[in-house]
Amino acid sequence: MLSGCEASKSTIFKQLRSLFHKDVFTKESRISYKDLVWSNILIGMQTLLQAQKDLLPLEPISSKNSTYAQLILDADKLRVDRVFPILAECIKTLWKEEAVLKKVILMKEKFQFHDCILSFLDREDVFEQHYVPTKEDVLSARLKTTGILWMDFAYQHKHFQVFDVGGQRNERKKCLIHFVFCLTIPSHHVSHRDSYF
Ligand SMILES: Nc1nc2c(ncn2[C@@H]2O[C@H](COP(=O)(O)OP(=O)(O)OP(=O)(O)O)[C@@H](O)[C@H]2O)c(=O)[nH]1
Ligand SMILES: [Mg+2]
Repeated sequence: MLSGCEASKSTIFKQLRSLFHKDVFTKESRISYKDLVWSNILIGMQTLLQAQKDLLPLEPISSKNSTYAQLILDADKLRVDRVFPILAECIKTLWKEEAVLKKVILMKEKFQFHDCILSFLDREDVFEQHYVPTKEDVLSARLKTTGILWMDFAYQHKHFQVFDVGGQRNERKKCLIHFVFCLTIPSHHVSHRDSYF
């Protein structure tokens, strides 16, 4: 599967895997997505708070909640398993009480924001320490693909191989190398003037 980033390649890949491989949505496997869901929520709230400062500076977060907002902005997203349980109540409070964040959402085409975060923010269970992601949570959680993933499956006596690659510009180089290699096998002895790389 080839496309630009966020075109849902990995979402389709996960759906295909769930159809042909039974290991995708076991409880153990779903638990491994908890930090990703938490990371989506934390980064999403940091993005909204920064966008509020940049786009609607005249409508600041209320002074009652401004300390919460600063704690979230300063949080280390690389240690989400530790910081998220501490910040869960702050995130919930801001989302419930700060109407300006809903206004920021209406301007989301001006910054990078994943729709799946909205459905996570409206939930209670995702904020709990022992939250277990559902099948839908696993499918909608967003993780930029790096490298190349592949799977095999058989359907109607035919064998298929599906490759999932990253769509970001720097990721495309990794898979293009493979495609050019495959395409040039029949004519490997022919020298070309055109150079792709
Ligand atoms: N609303 C909505 N969102 C979707 C749908 N399908 C996928 N998404 C969301 O769109 C995003 C797609 O992300 P990915 O599947 O990771 O996209 P990708 O093409 O693999 O991106 P890269 O790995 O960066 O190349 C995810 O956040 C999904 O939750 C859909 O049918 N409806
Ligand atoms: Mg992907």
